[in-house]
Amino acid sequence: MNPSHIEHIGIAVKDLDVAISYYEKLLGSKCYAVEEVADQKVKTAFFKIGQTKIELLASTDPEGPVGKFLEKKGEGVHHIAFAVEGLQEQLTLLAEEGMQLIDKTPRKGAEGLNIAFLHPKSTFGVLTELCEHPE
Ligand code: CMX
Repeated sequence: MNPSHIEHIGIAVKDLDVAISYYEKLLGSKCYAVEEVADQKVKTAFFKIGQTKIELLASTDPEGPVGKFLEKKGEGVHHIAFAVEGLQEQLTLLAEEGMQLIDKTPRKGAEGLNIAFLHPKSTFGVLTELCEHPE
């Protein structure tokens, strides 16, 4: 797959404002974007560390993926996202190798990226996201 870098690490939090305040102190930089991703039932907040981002994820619906995660596991690392090229081709190859895909085709995620998730049951328990910058 040869990803170029870790695009972001997603962290599930209960209270976005409290978590933003903590990360602003920890990283010594301001949160540069807050965005609601309605179809994922989350509100996100972003920080940059070099090429990699921290994506804080607060749930907007207890039945959404982050709402369910917080209920089951509590706050913590929710997913890791790798930057790749040729996302659709990568997904086709992974499916051929027997990987369980959550998204068989890319969809739009936060910041306009094309994204797709691999199921944690196929990835040693780590929900894995592949991201591609649109052309
Ligand atoms: N990391 C690791 N394991 C996870 C997980 C996560 N983030 N979320 C759920 N699981 C595990 C659960 O613990 C559970 O394991 P057990 O069967 O051993 O108990 C199993 O997956 C099923 O969990 P569930 O609560 O019943 O949830 P669903 O099966 O309905 O959904 C998943 C799980 C991963 C398919 C769903 O969360 C999903 O589609 N995620 C991708 C989309 C997403 O996470 N969006 C939010 C971020 C959006 C963004 O970054 O913009």
